[in-house]
Amino acid sequence: MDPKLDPFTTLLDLKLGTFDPERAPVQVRTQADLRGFFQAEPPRPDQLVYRIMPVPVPTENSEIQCSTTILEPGTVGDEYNMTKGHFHTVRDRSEIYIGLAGEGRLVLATEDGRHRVEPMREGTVNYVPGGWAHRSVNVGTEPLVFFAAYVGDAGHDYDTIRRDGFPVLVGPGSDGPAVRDNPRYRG
Ligand code: S6P
Ligand code: ZN
Repeated sequence: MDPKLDPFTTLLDLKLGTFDPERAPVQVRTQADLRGFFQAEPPRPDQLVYRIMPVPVPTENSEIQCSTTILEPGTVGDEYNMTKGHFHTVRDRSEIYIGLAGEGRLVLATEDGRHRVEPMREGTVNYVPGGWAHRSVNVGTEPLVFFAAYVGDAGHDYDTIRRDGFPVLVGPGSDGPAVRDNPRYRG
């Protein structure tokens, strides 16, 4: 075959999740960007929630996209800071997360309403099979940092999550992080 790309290398800071050199502009998500994903109305719309550092390649299933996510600690209403969460637009596309720093939970859900909550911290390898929506939640006091690699043409379906939510929510409990049913799931 005739190769489509030239090889390249970038240096990942294993604690901070930053790349040197950066391969693409950093994507910033504030509380305002998460309006409709949190249950509560965001109290500080300009407040940073997370940043995504992409290493972009063509969006084809012959390629592997990757990025890091740096998710700040904090809460909005009764929920810990979290990513929007998404299904892949091409539903069967899978993904791998590698935890680099902080403490988190990975909430996963299927279209038929099953869910799982998996741990995230330095050294965890989370496998996200096709068909499972996924959302990361920072349950600690430091940034949650992880590396993600996924099939190039996966795409991101946020609208389904904005409409339906996840079956469970993660927030502070009397004895640490608590997972509770989402009263508005598909409500
Ligand atoms: C992409 C992968 C991650 C997320 C990132 C932000 O498939 O799952 O890179 O994009 O963690 O989450 P979200 O839900 O805003 O895309
Ligand atoms: Zn994904």
